[in-house]
Amino acid sequence: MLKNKSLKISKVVLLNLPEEGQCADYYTPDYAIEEFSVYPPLGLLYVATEAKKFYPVEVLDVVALRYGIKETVNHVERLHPDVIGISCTTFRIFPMSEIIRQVKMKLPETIFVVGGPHTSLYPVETLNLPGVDFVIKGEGDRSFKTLLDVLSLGNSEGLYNIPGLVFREGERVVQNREDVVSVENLPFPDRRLLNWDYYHTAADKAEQVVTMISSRGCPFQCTFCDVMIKNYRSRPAIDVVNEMEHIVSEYDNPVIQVFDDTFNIDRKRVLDICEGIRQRKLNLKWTTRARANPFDEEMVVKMKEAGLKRVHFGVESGSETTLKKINKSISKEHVVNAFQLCRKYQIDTLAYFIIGFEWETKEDIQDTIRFIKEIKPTFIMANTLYPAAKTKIYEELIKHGKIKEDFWQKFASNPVRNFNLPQWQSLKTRKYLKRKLDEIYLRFYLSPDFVSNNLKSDVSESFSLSHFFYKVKLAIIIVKSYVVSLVEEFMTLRR
Ligand code: B12
Repeated sequence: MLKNKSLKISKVVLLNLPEEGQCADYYTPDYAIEEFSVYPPLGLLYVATEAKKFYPVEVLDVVALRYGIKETVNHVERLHPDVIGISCTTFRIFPMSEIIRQVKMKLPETIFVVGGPHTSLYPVETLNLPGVDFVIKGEGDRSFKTLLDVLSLGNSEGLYNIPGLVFREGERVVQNREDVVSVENLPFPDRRLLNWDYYHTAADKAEQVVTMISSRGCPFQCTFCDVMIKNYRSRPAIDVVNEMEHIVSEYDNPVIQVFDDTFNIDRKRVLDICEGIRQRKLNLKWTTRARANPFDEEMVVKMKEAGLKRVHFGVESGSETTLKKINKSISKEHVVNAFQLCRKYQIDTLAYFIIGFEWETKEDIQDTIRFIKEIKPTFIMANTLYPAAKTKIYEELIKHGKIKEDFWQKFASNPVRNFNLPQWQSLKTRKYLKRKLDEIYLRFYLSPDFVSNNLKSDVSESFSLSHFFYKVKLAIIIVKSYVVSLVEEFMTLRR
């Protein structure tokens, strides 16, 4: 590829891909994903932060700019970069392949480097997509910058020493071992590379949403999860508090969303972070994703004092059978305890649920509906199971013949627009699950509890008529969706 020709790099663009043409996600009701949030591409920011110290780097987040494929191609052509780095999830390989194809036609010299979660799953398939020059799988903080060094020096030997790099050498594909970045002294992501006005969530409407991570990887082995970075590394508490202090000094009234896969694995670190926030009197609000164990009264008291506003828990199911089978290693007791503590100390909760696992009976799904009632989360997000690529659940469905072919591998080699995951359940089951999902949202978001709590919070905070009507509209959509799925299921049963 390199042929020892040095490359003058006068512009590097790092691209967060548009949603246009991404995989259809049938497993979450439309009303649950509608404009709920726009989050920044933190991973891309880490890659940019390192490279920017040595090269002219621009981060282009076209999700925030609400671009489609065409606008993205035009904008990239105007920028005319020498190198483009793309952050790719499996969901967005179609818009990616389309953008590369179109830009390569106009800018044949531009070098395309693809990174992001998808590349750890399908590195070779990604490299073989038309126009892709290099792939960097795994954490690319250092490797992307090193690749720019090797390209500007033109020494192809250097390619063999770049962790995670996947490249062609004649006919063969060379795959270097993924990098494991130490998080001991990770530079803070340079957030000035993004316009933060774009980023918001419906749950934190009055605040400036700023995201951060305090650890990388998740050591747990939940069978449905496609987080591939399993070696857990946590940043020192003082370093995390330093970054929080930095964010508070940079943004007005921020709510910091900690996007760790699991924030509270190390109990002592959580207490140290809270103590650091308390000692520095950082007036901040933050939210995090956590596991229901370890989660005890002392932790909750400290986190509340330190400004914790909301915790997102992956509860997944109210069926003990399912919790065991998905290897969640969390018991219902842990969950009940965690939600009780959050209620006791007025910490909002968001609980994620999945229904429709291969073994699940109607009783298992009823267990989940009952469990939601029992733990009383502030918000819920529920979807039917979607067999993510390279997960244990996906491989089991293939082994059991429920899924006839490795459709993700096929899609990874030949991305198609709005790829619809082949259905692996019977029509009857799908209609039943759709109706149960609508029922879960209806029972929760139209429950007297939720409506009265919500009206109360609306009145206590800045009541906005538009937000009120937005909620009424959402309520009507949920009811309509439930009635439609009820009729559809009935019609299916009559066939
Ligand atoms: C925050 C988050 C979101 C946010 C923000 C997404 C974003 N653009 O950053 C929101 C809510 C928008 C989101 C949406 C979705 N997400 Co999400 N998300 C996450 C989460 C929890 C953290 C991401 C993060 O910040 N990680 C920390 C940073 C440091 O790591 P990173 O992003 O992986 O980046 C590193 C490497 O990947 C690499 N890298 C990344 N980009 C690039 C680019 C180049 C050029 C290079 C060289 C390297 C490189 O280097 C980075 C630094 O080390 C991950 C779980 C996880 N553990 O990563 C899931 C995850 C990325 N999401 C996932 C999914 C499936 C989705 C959705 C499709 C869900 C949906 N149905 O809508 C959408 C699609 C979004 C998209 N961009 O395509 C999957 C992706 C799996 C896959 N096979 O691709 C993950 C892994 C897990 C999961 N199931 O939730 N998500």
